[in-house]
Amino acid sequence: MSPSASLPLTHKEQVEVRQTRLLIDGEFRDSLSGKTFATIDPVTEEVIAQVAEGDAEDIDLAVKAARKAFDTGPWQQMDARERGRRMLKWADLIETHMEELAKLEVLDNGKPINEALGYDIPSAAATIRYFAGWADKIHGKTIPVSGPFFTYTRREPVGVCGLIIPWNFPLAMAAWKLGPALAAGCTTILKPAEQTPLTALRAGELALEAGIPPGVLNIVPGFGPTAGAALVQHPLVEKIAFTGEYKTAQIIKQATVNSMKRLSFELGGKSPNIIFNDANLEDAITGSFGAIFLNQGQNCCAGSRAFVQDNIYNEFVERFADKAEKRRLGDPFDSNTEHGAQIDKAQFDKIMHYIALGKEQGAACVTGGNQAFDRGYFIQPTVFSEVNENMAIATDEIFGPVVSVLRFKDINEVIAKANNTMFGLAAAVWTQDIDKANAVAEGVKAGTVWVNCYNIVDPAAPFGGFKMSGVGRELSEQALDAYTETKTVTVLRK
Ligand code: TXE
Repeated sequence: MSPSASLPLTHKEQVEVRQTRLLIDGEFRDSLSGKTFATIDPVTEEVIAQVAEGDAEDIDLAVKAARKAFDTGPWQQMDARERGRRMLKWADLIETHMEELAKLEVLDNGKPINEALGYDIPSAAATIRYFAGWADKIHGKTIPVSGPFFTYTRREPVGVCGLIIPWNFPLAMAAWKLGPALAAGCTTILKPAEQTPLTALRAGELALEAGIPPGVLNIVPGFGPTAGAALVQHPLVEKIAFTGEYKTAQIIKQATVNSMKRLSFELGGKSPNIIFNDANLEDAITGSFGAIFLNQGQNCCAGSRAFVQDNIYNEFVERFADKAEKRRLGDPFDSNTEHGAQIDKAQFDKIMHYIALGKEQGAACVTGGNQAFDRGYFIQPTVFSEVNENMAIATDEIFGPVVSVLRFKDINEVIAKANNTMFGLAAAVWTQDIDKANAVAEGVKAGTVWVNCYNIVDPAAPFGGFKMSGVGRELSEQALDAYTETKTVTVLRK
């Protein structure tokens, strides 16, 4: 495959784009300014559709609708079990429209159809369904305080929530935030990433069909510095949940410094993936491969630093590179395709910049390193060996199909190296020695550690970062903490 290879587009699918307008107070409408922006197909670099561009004034409308729905609407006050039932219906509708939503995701994002059908859409439905189950189980406690008092706690919804999400798993990321927010009784304004607004809008239409009342889920596509910033700064918003770059999270923290808005962040990573000599090498290679190349490397927990023990280093690199060369790149609508396009030109350029830096700084580019086709944002799966810890490709989140393979001698050294990063989202260890696995799991500073597996994420298991990888946890019972306030009620007993 050379950069001049022409992109085979054999399966160009027709996908109906039903919704391109803002969803505010239960209605799809144009932006107040009438402005639109183009959403681009990363495979063909052509415009898919013009989408209404939300701005500060649209955010204001959406926030006011969410405020009204929270203060006077039926959602928070509704029987919690009924709230859960409507969320279940929404999850069912997402599943019924699996094919349509998967195709929309592929069109807007460039990921392979098998991934959209195998992960993105089913996991969005599973997440909504999981949190639907929590709607009537968000309990307080009774507390034995001193004196003639009866004290209990109530878990109340935090209020109006601004949810800002990225483009790598567009519908799944929306579900991670909407699931706990809606189950808790909050009302929401979702700002999808400007690169991928389409599935959220279609799922929003399905939410209305499922009986989620007007104003409870508002969706305002638009750009970060305009729509995103307006949402963050709006005084009627009580909470911001954000997934994206840590630098954007810092901007959000700065912008809210004079308020007491609740903030939760799921940010990037530079996750260590540690392979010991005693690992089952075939399994470790297959697992480490998915760890970095799933979703073209655009994965917050991508195993972008593979630490391989001395004795197996050369064999690992050789077999890994060989596998990378065999990976099937191409039209993401073709079900044989394993690897699609990067999201946009900016990300494409960022990744190519890091590949150039890796070469300049002396790492060996064993395979890949180039654009794959004559058009589209395709990058060859790229493997660097002889990487040293201080090179940019070993320290920075590249968010692309680029793995740095580093060498280590013993467990203490590799734990120290694994922790030599500002991030702490995920880590993995491949070994047949349970003591070694447990020692790494304890020693590594990361929110998730996988042993002999990778990328196993479940709605019931907490997910989030240590250090610069975030604040708070998504998924699981713990996610509800981010969308509830605890109220203590004390009653004098006579
Ligand atoms: O992220 P941004 P970008 C990392 C990854 C990637 C880099 C840049 O390294 O290469 O971030 O990607 C909205 N106020 N991750 O530029 O800008 C924006 O509109 C409020 C890791 O796409 O953080 C979008 O909806 N909102 C990550 C969302 O923030 C603002 C996934 C994310 O965009 C804003 C994505 C502002 N001032 C990127 N500026 C992960 N953790 O998975 C932007 N936004």
